[in-house]
Amino acid sequence: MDNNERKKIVFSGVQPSGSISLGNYIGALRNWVDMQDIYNCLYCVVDMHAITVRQDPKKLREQTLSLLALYIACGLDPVKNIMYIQSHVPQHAELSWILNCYTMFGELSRMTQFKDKSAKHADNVNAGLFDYPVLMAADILLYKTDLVPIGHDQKQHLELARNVAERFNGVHGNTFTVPEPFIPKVGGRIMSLADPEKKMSKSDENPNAIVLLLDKPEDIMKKFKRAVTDSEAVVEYREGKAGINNLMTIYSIATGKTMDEIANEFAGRGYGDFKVAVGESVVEMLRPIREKTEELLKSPDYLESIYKENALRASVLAERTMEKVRKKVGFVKK
Ligand code: ATP
Ligand code: LTN
Repeated sequence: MDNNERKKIVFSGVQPSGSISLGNYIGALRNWVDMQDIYNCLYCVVDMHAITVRQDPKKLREQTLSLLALYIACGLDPVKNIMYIQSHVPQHAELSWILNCYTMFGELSRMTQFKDKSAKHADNVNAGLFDYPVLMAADILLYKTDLVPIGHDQKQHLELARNVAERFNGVHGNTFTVPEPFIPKVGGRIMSLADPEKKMSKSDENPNAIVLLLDKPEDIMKKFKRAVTDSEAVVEYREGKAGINNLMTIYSIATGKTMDEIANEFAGRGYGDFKVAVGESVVEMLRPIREKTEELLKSPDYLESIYKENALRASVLAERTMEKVRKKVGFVKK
């Protein structure tokens, strides 16, 4: 890279709304690790997003720290990257309010995640749930982000962030960088093991639907053995075989094998063998992550030093954008 060319900025986050799933890892986190050597990256634990659905405060605190530990255990370097907790940098909330005034009610009403979540939590359709994508736009735009590594389900939210950035720039002149999504070609949408027509979601009530990164090896094996497939007994990647396609995708990512290699390996063998092989490959892929997370959670002081230092680093960058934004909208300088 030309020395004068600025390194691209990457921003992403996961909600500490439960334990992290294999879908989150394959769709998002795994790609963050590859990006840390090439770009300037910020990886956030988005606790403010998590409270759009009712959380137990004690559990939320534990899940937040556990997610930060997991980021590190997945191979993210807390010195190279800025890894912090969203609520520690109040500029996220401040920018979110301003961007609310540049986001249309109609736009937010079209968000499919809002429709899904409001159906699922009909007793708590709060304004935060509706406004969720604006806070996500604020996260991204605060840091002049170029690239946002996410799973397929977040594509619509990223599109909204781009529209809001363009609208604000149109009114006030160039202020925000318009971000691009980065969605992996393979693994951008890992499906539920219990219902392969549905995405694997960490808040699924059926524990057999989800593999969690911190699951014990025997539980992972059990879940793969029970995975819903079809009645053909042919390991082949093609339309109409959602369950097998999903298992092949997972196996391909865990082993580096192509779909053709996998089909050859299991030609003439039943699904039983295949499911065991997928389970074992996932156990091996996740083993070091689980062990490292457990070790890190025994060092709360270390984790505290990471999130405190990194919140400071993030605040400096966020404040630079906020000074510009406050001026553009016409707020009087303090
Ligand atoms: P929840 O069930 O609480 O809504 P979630 O499992 O959908 O959670 P998020 O915290 O919303 O997870 O997402 C974290 C990241 O993981 C996002 O980039 C999202 O796109 C990605 N992701 C989530 N589910 C999958 C999946 N099944 N396949 C691939 N990527 C996924
Ligand atoms: N909405 C995202 C989490 C998230 C995010 C972000 C992702 C919040 N802010 C900024 C990328 C960039 C989700 O995965 N549900």
